[in-house]
Amino acid sequence: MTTNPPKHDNSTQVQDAAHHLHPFTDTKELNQKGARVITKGQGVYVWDDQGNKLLDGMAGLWCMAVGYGRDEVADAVSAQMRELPYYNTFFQTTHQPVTTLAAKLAELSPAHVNHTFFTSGGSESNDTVVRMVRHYWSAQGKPDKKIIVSRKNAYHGSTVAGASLGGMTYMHEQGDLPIENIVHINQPYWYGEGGDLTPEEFGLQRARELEAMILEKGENRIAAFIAEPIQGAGGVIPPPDSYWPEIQRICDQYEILLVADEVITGFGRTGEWFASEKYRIKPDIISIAKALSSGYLPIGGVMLSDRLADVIINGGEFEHGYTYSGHPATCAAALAVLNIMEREDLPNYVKNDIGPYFQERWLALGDHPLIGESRIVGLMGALELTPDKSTRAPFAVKKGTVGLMCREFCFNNGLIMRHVGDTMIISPPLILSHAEADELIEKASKVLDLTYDAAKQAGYL
Ligand code: PXG
Repeated sequence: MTTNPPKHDNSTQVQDAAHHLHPFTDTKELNQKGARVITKGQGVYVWDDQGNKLLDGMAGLWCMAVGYGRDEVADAVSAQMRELPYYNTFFQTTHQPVTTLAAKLAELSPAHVNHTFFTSGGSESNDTVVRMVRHYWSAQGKPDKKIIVSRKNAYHGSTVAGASLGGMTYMHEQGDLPIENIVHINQPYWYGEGGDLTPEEFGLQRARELEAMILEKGENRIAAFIAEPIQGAGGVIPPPDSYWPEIQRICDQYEILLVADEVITGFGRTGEWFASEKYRIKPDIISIAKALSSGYLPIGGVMLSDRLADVIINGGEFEHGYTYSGHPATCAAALAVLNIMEREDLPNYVKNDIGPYFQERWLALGDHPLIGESRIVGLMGALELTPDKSTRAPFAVKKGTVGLMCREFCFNNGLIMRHVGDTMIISPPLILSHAEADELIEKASKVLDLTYDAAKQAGYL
């Protein structure tokens, strides 16, 4: 693969190497082997240009909840594009798809959440969050409340504010981040950092880091705490049960806004419409994207609690907005997707049918000699790879080496499963059938065997 192919050569891989820059990718390394070309999708499967059929255990990038190939979404978008392909929602204008979607979201979200500000994705949503919470406190006469507390190893997007909120240090290193007034506390990652504490003790300890941070910086300076109810990109990390109630207590006690980033966990992924309901928290803001349109078109949003909306609505002009805020075609896609989710009762299907069915089998993978912990909530799961089950020890080789081996075996055996370091994660489409769940487990099991043998041969076990 050359990095400078002749201009007339238009094979997808060659064009890709010549002209396309991928997100989060070592371009030189990728160009040497060529990108995998995905050509179509149907249900829970995608195909590549070599004819390989892959069970998409990641639902695209956590988004393809209703499955590929839904004609009714394409039809709804097509009809909307013919009627009104674009109009903005600035300058005191609106249109029917955006109002219908906003009303639908008010219906589906927790009772105290009734307004949505639309964006084109999760990063824009979280950028909006930063401006919105600071504006909220200014409008309340507390302009010093600016600091947003987030967590190490959180993922909140790639824009300057999103990456600053995020706790990925390798992202901070590129671009002088975080921006001012964003601080990070430790994550509630019991498997990796819990030591000898029970999960419950550890969850409380980590939640109380928020209180310690508030006391250190001063309650009068802290605007909000933001977190994913279950960390996604960080490695599918559901917190211990003690965590969220304690966080809620602290936010209430110190008058700190609670922001739930539900970009991954929203719309049925955990068996509820929103994970905030599952964990019984009452967020002031919920960031959404991904499954909202199942990735058919890019759309995200920031949903506001009534107490927040009241201040924003009465606080004069909020100087913020995107050309594509409430784009009619993306709203039409989201409405069609939500219609499918409601009609097929997908959150309930995850909670009471495919969820328990799949979870039982996923947890059983924890018996494999390579697995230190198997965990899952709804349809988002993780497998921790380890050379020593009893101590949860990491491998004596660069972190991610064995995880990457495992991911390659997945791709070569018809399964898309992602690795985060040496943690394998899945988030399959919510429409997964029992037979497809069996297939996923069978493939994952085979891949673990292959990884075990290869890791042993390489001397990592
Ligand atoms: N918040 C959360 C919780 C996310 O997971 C974003 C915000 C940003 O959304 P946009 O739409 O701007 O990408 C995300 C995105 C991965 C991976 O490798 C995860 C995401 C994006 C890209 C890669 O797991 N999550």
